[in-house]
Amino acid sequence: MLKNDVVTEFVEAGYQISPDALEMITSHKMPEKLARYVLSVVDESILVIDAEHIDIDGFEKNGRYTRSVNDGDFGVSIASVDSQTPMSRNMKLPLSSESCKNHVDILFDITDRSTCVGEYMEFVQYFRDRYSRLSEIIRSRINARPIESLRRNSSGFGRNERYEEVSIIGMVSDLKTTTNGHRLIELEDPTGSFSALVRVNDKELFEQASRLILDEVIGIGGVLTNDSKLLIANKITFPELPNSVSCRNWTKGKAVFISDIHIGSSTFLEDAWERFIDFLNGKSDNEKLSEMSRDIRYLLVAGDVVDGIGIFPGQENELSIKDVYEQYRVAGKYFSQIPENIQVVISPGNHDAVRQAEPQPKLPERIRSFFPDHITFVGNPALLNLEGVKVLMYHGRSIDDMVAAVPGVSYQNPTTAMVEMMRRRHISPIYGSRVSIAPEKNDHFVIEQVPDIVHCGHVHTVGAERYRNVVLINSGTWQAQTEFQKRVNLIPNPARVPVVDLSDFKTSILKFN
Ligand code: D5M
Ligand code: FE
Ligand code: ZN
Repeated sequence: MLKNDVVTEFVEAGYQISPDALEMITSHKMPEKLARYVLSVVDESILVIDAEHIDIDGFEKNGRYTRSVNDGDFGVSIASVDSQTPMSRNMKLPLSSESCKNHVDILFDITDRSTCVGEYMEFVQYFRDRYSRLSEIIRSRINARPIESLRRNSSGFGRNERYEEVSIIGMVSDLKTTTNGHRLIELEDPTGSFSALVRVNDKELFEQASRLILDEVIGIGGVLTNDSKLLIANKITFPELPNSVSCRNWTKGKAVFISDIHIGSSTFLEDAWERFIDFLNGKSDNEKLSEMSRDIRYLLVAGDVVDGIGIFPGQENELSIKDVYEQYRVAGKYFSQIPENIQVVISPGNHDAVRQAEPQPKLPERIRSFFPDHITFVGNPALLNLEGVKVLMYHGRSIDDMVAAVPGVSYQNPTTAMVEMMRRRHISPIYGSRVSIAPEKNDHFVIEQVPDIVHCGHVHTVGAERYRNVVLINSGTWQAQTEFQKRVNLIPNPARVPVVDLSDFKTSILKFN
């Protein structure tokens, strides 16, 4: 591969490359693959890729599975398949259990790293970290100035400068509608706060502004009023996912996504769940499904493994198993029926027996001991590397807040909430509502590295879609409608299982009821 080709590839992906880094890539025995690997893992806040950003070890370990999007089709075509419907596409050769080790690397997890005790200063530090991480992402796209510099009196601006575009990046600290129906957004950065006005007749911008939520970090561009007291907005910049990813990671086999099993609840759908366990064991009336099960390498569980106890008032009347340890013992028994060659990863949710404040650590030893040894337990959220494919798992409690705050986001289409998370590069942006956020030193909800797959649960409805090359999945539930859900008209979508082919990211949703 010629040096010029490498430079072009990096420039097209939006990066510059240093001479040392260029030398490292072109002198490698697999320059194309290494270049693609570097682009797939590099932090987007980096403008110039230097030798230190080239992780040869990581490449040797995972990079052989990196390929260009152009190498094949990886669109998410959602095929709904039930046990009577044969799979509509050609199946790949089954994987033999010896040929794959099914590695899981935990890239991030709060377990054993929590430092917070809930003091005021910790909240200040937590929000500073949120601002600094998200503003860095936006800063690579707009040329923003500190808010303090706008506050200087009008003599601070030259004659022509006054009507020039200015941009600021801040955390949304207040949202109001004026008497004339315009939207007033207050942004705060470490140097001060400033109000920006979005006019009601700026249709597109106004629509964007009406979807803003408190505590998210955005950039606003516009022109200052004569008295320099207000910014008349003409552009809003979100942290967003990159528009195009020139390469993505892949590996062989399939990953299966589930959540919200709620073992111990009287509405737990035991029959459907047992059919699912049979499917994992290759026992299915449908030949295509049993063939498919041979390809499964990973089973990811995004929380609410059991129903727990004392989670909401009156829960005891809806429990078939009233002891939380007994619930986990039964869960452990089910998980021991899953073939050992499927690597299972379990992260907790709000019904599980760990602290309620997020990020949550993994389930404690006493509970883990009910499960087979080969299962990997992680916290919530957790970022995983499945042989090159990055999966962000998050139970999804923030979806309740998103549904309440963002127009168009609904329980029936749970990935609409996940799209909003991606735009904000944050999985739990609203502070002080349903999600109780522990003020850790860093804001672990910021999506710094772009994952290949984001997996949520919690809302008990199923969805899968591709958003800017990231596959978004909500994995539904194994619990029928509860009394509470009846009252609020939440219609669950139980016993549906998204399955992603890790070689092309095609997603199918299987049906077990
Ligand atoms: O949550 C399942 C879904 O139901 C999720 O969208 C929250 C909602 N839910 C369930 N119970 C309650 C109560 N008591 N208050 C508010 N919202 C609720 P899960 O975590 O599985 O219970
Ligand atoms: Fe749940
Ligand atoms: Zn939940």
